[in-house]
Amino acid sequence: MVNAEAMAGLQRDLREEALRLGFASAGFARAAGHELQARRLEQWLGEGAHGSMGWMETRRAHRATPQGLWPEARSVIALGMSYAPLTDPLALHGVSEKARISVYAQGRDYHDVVKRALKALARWLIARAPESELKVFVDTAPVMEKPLGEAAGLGWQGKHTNLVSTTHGSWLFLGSIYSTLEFEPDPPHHDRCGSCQACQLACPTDAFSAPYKLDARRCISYLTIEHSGPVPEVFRAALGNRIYGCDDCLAVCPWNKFASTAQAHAKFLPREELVAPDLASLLDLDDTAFRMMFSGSPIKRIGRNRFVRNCLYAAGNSGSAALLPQVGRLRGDPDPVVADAAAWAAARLRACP
Ligand code: B12
Ligand code: SF4
Ligand code: SF4
Repeated sequence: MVNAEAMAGLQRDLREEALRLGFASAGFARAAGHELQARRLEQWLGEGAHGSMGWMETRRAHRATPQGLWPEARSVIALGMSYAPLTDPLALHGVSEKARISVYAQGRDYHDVVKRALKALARWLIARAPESELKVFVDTAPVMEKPLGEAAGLGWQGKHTNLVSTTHGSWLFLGSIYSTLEFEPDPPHHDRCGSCQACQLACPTDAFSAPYKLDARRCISYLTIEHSGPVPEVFRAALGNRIYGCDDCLAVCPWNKFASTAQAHAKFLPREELVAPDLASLLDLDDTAFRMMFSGSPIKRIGRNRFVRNCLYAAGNSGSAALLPQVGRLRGDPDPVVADAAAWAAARLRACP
């Protein structure tokens, strides 16, 4: 049994240790409750807004609330790691010979970096409270990290649906630890969006069905990363030169002006060759070259075919006839989705004045 004073000391030390390990913020919430987020998840799934992300549906009861996943959990430790960019994420807008890779994917894979720090924090906690148990999560587990981050006071879920912080803007990766210890919860963060609509107006595909509600099926992040098969034609022009993810709704958030790049984790510094790559150089990647280029990057996960598919849509949008020979060659690609994207791009480039 840990007394109240010892618990308060442990909680204070844990926050300090989290910062020492590279997290930019840490907060505590109760594991019980969270029914509102559970109802909203059900509604979202019911509307089919998750598209082909079938993994959002499986284990939905586990995802909905912390105790749905682990009834013994008493507290959630929510953690945020900053990836605040050094340069304007929208700088390549309309620079058609360049490909845009979203900020989060220009450095090391956050799954690895956040998980490593979470595990180190978990080891620290077990050493201090060996009678307790815990589970560590980042992204891949059925956990709703954004509403938990809000409940633990890290920030609030903005109208773009991501967690916004008054000190780190929209640039936090989230992770969490469920613990059997009863920590004192932090006050939940309240909404600071006010009358702002910047993110809603910035979305190139009109993916917000309402403020705070995203239809993933229309989101460029979903279309370029999660969606296999051909991207519906209606969205291809709107992809512009975005070949992996999208930052537009995040980048326009006025709270980003408080995000200090000094707090960003060094592992998320961009790899130089991923900041503004030439589209032409990416179209020729075969499987081996793709794997080599994206080793340690989250981009590796989508594989060469989906990546080249995305590059072909960008080529089709580039208006650059110089890309036609490369695009033409890919019409014979053994992957039918790549071949389809090449045919679309070639037709679009030929139609250019
Ligand atoms: C599925 C998923 C996606 C999907 C769907 C996104 C979505 N908004 O759900 C897609 C592929 C589109 C996606 C895209 C991106 N993602 Co993503 N994604 C996830 C994942 C795995 C689950 C999110 C989830 O539970 N969605 C289900 C819906 C129902 O939940 P929700 O968005 O929280 O919905 C809430 C609101 O709709 C709200 N709500 C509904 N009605 C109303 C009404 C009112 C008045 C209010 C206040 C609220 C409200 O309640 C719901 C429940 O809380 C999380 C990791 C995780 N395990 O949490 C990462 C995660 C959310 N993604 C992340 C990132 C970085 C991105 C991208 C920025 C990547 C990129 N640059 O391309 C984009 C951003 C797009 C966007 N605007 O959301 C980060 C966000 C970090 C943060 N600070 O919030 C996460 C947390 C990963 C991580 N571990 O850091 N993602
Ligand atoms: S990530 Fe891009 S496409 Fe998705 S909601 Fe935000 S602005 Fe729209
Ligand atoms: S851009 Fe405006 S509305 Fe959108 S999340 Fe930021 S503050 Fe909220």
